[in-house]
Amino acid sequence: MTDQLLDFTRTHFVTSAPDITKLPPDAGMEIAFAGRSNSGKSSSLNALCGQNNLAKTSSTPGRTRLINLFEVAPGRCLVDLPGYGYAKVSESMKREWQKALSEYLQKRRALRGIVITMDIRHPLKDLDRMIIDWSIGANLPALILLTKCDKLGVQARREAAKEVKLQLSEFGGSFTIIPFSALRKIGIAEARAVLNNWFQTLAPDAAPAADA
Ligand SMILES: Nc1nc2c(ncn2[C@@H]2O[C@H](COP(=O)(O)OP(=O)(O)OP(=O)(O)O)[C@@H](O)[C@H]2O)c(=O)[nH]1
Ligand SMILES: [Mg+2]
Repeated sequence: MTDQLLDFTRTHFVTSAPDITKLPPDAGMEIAFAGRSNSGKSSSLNALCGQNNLAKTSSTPGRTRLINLFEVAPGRCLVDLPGYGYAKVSESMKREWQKALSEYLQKRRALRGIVITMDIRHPLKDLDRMIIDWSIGANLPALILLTKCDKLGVQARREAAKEVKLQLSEFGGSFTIIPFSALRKIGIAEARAVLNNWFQTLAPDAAPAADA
């Protein structure tokens, strides 16, 4: 089990790439943040790392257009991905980002786990369900962050998490679901514990390939 705690506050930027061919060699372990555009992927990654400006965030959906790699410790990276489901960009742009996203998810052998961000007020949209289904098929553990939970009261948060858990029980896989707020720093310790556990227990060369 976890015998060593990673210090997420030491995370630093490695590189940004428009597609997987421009990424560093496909080795080590990567945990990727995926989710709808504007759902809070970049903000959540920053909050987990205790840094405000690591990944770029914006109130305009479609901020993250590249695959961004951040190293927590040697050979252990977090990956900020472009979002999906944002209607207001040109078709050609959308195709480009979505191609980078799906190629990363399907081909990157270093991918060991996925963090799925969903706005706690609008969870489990079609594309979220698709990616959750895909993670089960690819045998990847998934951590669900119900983001922007500061927008709800404590009781409503619990109910939302319970409802998502109930709906996900139909999917079959096992998920950790955490109400999360980058703004109010809620859920950070719980999410770090999950990522730490993955980084420690999923061996770089022992886990199945994502495209298996
Ligand atoms: N209230 C609140 N707002 C948040 C929180 N996290 C993110 N936001 C806001 O949500 C918007 C989108 O955040 P991002 O982190 O850029 O979202 P993203 O999923 O990375 O978006 P793309 O890169 O465009 O796909 C920004 O205006 C953030 O300030 C949160 O915990 N609480
Ligand atoms: Mg982003």
